[in-house]
Amino acid sequence: MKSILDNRPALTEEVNKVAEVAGYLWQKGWAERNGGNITINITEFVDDEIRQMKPICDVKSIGAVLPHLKGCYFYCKGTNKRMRDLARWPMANGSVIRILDDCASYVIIADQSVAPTSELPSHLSVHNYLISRGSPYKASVHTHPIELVAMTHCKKYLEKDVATRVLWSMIPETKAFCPRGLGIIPYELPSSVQLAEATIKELEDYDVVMWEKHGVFAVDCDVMQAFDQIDVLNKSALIYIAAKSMGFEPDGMSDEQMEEMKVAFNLPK
Ligand code: 2HA
Ligand code: ZN
Repeated sequence: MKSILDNRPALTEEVNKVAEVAGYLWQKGWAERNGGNITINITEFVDDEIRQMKPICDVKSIGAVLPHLKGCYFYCKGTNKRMRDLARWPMANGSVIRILDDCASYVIIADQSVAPTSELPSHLSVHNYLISRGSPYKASVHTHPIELVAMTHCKKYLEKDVATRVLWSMIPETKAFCPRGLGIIPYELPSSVQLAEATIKELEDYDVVMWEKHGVFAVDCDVMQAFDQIDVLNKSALIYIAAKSMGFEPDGMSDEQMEEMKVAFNLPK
């Protein structure tokens, strides 16, 4: 079967990265059933032939007007599709969409008519925001990391930067590789406009934000880097839990050690 990926090695590499990350999400137990979604802005890989490709579905409304997405293309995980299936067959469990000139609707152009993720309004609103800020970030990942979600069932960790400080202090790498920390968004209905708006606001200060009692939403230059930020945060949560289950409250790195990291790695916070 013909694929948009045929003879397009750079685009293929990006989609293969999504498939690799989807496999990790499943293996980590973060992607039960159809849980989670990934979208990547692939506009830089689009050539004239792609621009001329005919839609393979009717025009669909995004549910928002997103002026910075004019002429953009995205690879999106399909709604109700499983990460574990996407890991093996990315073009049967996701699709490429074109944003139309009204900036309020889209069509699917390849490979199959797989309807994009239920979180499309929040993902596309985030991409619109990233472009408006001139950000190099092209990937957004939503997933359900067990230990990080568990922490949001405790009010203390919903206060600004309380979870960030605990997680950063478990192992020096966490602050180095997730330098903006973990933002917190109080519970909102999945897929809602309120959730999308709160996510964008929080992304002004963080690359990874937590949706209370639901999951994380991360952005970065590519899907692998977005995954890495979530992975280092969850690793810290696991160290915290390991110490607690050994019967003690972990000391955490000292304020001096944290400050030393900030200076040594030239970190923003
Ligand atoms: O797409 O995780 O929040 C499945 C989800 C929605
Ligand atoms: Zn979810």
